[in-house]
Amino acid sequence: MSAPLILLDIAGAVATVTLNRPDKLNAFNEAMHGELACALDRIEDDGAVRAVLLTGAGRGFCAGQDLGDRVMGEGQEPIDLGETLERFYNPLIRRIRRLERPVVCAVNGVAAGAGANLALACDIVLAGRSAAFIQAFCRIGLVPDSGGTWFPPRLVGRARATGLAMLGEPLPAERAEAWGLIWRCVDDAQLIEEARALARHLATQPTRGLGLIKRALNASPGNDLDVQLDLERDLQREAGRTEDYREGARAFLEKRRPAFKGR
Ligand code: LHQ
Repeated sequence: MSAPLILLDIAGAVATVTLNRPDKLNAFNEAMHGELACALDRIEDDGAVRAVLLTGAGRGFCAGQDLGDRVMGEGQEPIDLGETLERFYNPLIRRIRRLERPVVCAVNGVAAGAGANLALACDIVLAGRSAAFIQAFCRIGLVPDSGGTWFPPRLVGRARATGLAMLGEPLPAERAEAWGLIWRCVDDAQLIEEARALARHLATQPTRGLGLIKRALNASPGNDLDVQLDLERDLQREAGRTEDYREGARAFLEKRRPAFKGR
């Protein structure tokens, strides 16, 4: 039997998903997409999971699409790459953004093409100092996908996003942090432990509230202030009805640590 292309480990309230095709820097083929979709199904169905950690096996995080799977031979009809996005990448990015649980990404090495944008779709991105982000698409005549023209301009501004997209140069993790593309760059040796600690911490926090924060931030780029204020009102109404809000406010008044249940 061949090795699984995705490893899923659920320990307590944290689900760790590891891309596991290290000999190809965890580049995606169809089987790997299928396994990742199954892992996300399990996470979505498991109410006890309150945080997700995504990382890669080996020396890379993810080199994007396996190009060996998507190249046309001489004289053949072009492969419909739009269909590949429609079937695999767009649903994946949408699922991560809609998952109402925090997703931490530990970028353990190079993140290229759709692999870079998969990382940027996550909520809190940590990267090892030796990691780099590459919008590699322009090097092969393609357009950044999987959110590659949506996340970077919003995170680092149009000038830098254009440079990344048109030059395809590696952006080292330290500069990615300095530019605001990611949350933090940490020493390689500390990366996985720091990411785990962060995921474990988030898993003890008010899960419903964090999910609503994610919903508000997702909606923000498309809304003007008036619409966003209305949305905040509606989400606050919902957050205010959770057990965790009651616990958080009581614990504050009683000067003790809150014990959130994620409800
Ligand atoms: C790979 C790949 C790879 C196959 C490394 N494929 N084997 C969506 C929808 C539809 C179609 C098109 O695309 C998309 C989205 C995309 O993601 S397009 C962008 C695809 N990705 C790239 O263009 C990146 C290609 N990879 C690279 O430029 C380099 O490998 C990077 C800069 C990521 C790492 O360089 P190195 O550290 O020097 O490693 P390497 O190049 O030696 O790679 C190690 C192995 O992994 C090697 O295999 P081998 O059998 O020779 O040891 C590579 O061929 C393989 N590999 N990326 N995308």
